[in-house]
Amino acid sequence: MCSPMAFRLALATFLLLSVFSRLGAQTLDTPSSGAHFTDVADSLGPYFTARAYHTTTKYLLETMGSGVATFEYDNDGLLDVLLLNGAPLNASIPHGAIPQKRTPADWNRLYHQKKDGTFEDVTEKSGLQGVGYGMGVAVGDYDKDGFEDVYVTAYGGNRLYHNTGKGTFVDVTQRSGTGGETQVGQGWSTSAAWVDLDNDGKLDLVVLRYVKWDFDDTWCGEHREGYRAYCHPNIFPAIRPLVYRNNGDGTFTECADKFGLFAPGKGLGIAVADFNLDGRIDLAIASDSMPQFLYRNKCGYAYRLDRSSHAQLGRAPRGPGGSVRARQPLARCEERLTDTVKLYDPHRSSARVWCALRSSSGCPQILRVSTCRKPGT
Ligand SMILES: [Ca+2]
Ligand SMILES: [Ca+2]
Ligand SMILES: [Ca+2]
Ligand SMILES: [Ca+2]
Repeated sequence: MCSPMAFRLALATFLLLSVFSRLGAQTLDTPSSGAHFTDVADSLGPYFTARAYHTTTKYLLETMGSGVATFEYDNDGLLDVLLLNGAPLNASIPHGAIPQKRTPADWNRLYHQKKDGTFEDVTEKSGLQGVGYGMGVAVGDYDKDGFEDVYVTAYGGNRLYHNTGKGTFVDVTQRSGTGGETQVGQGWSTSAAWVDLDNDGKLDLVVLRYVKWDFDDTWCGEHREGYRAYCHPNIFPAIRPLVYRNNGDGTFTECADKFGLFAPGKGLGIAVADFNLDGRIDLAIASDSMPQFLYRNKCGYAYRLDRSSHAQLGRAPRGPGGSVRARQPLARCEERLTDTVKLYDPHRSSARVWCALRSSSGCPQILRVSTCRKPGT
C-alpha cells in the first residue's frame, strides 16, 4: 500500500542494561574460537568511576546504572567516550525533589581519544558535566552541521547539547523544547534514540520513560528493621514515551500520539532497525516486567504496535498499551489540515491510499480515506 521510503538514520542508542552471554569455560580456552579480547583499561583508560549511592530507604532509582556513548565529537577519526553518572541520594529525600550533582565526582565525563589510543578527560572544556541523576544518552547530528550532538536523559530533566564543532557543547534544552517532563512523577526518562520518524531528512527523537515514580516512603519487604527491600516495578504505573519531531529550526514538537507511539510502557531500552525489510525503519522497545513493544512503521509517518505474540517479543500484550490500543485508529481528522506533504502512494492512482498531511500543530496526521486523491486526478 505504501511506497517504500528509505530512512536516513543516524543514531546511537544505548541501553541502560546490557546483557552479556556467558561463555562456557571450554569456549574461552579454545584458541580457534575466534576473537580474543584483552582488558586494556589500566593502560589506555578512560579512568572513570560511576558513583553509586545506596540508602536504607531503598529507592528504585538507586538500582539503575547510567549509560555510555562512543562517538566522534571532534571528527578526528578516533572514537571518543561519554560516560554518565548519577547524583547523591540519602535516606530522606522529600517528595518532588530532584537529585543534583554536587561535586566533580558526580559529573558525567567526556574522554577524548588521542592518537596513541589513550584517553584524556575533556569534560570541563566540553561543558558536558551534566545535571541530575544521569540515565541514558543518544547521539545524532540533529541540525546537520556535520557535528554530532548529544541528548542526555536524567531523572528529573533531560538535556540537549549542541556541538559547536570547537570541542565544546552548548545546552539548548530550553530553546529546543526537549527537556522532557519535569512534573512530579513524570520525569524518569531512560533510553533515547535519534531517528527520522517522518522521513523529512531531519532527525527526530524518541525518549523512553521508565515508570511514574517519585521519592516517597513506599515500603516494600517486611516491616522490620533490616528487611526493607527494593520495590518491584509492578507497583508503579507505566508511562508513555516522549517523541519529539524535529521542526528544522532548532526546535522540536512533542507529538507521540501523532506517530502512534503512545502505549504506556516501562521503557529501558530502544532498538531501531528495519526488522521486516520493507525499507521503513521500525522500533523495538524493551520494557521492564511487562510485554515488549515492536512498532512497525506503516508509511513513514505512523507506527503500529505489533502484537508481541506475533513478533515473538514476549507475552501477548494485555490491557493498557496492548492490543486494544493497537486496533485503534492512528489518528483522527480532528485538526485543521493546512498542508500536504509527500502525499500518496505513486503506484495507486486515487482512492483508498494512505495520505500524510501536516496539521496546524506541525505534527503529521495519518488518514486513510476513500476520498483521498492525487492532485489533479
Ligand atoms: Ca574523536
Ligand atoms: Ca550538529
Ligand atoms: Ca524527521
Ligand atoms: Ca520496516
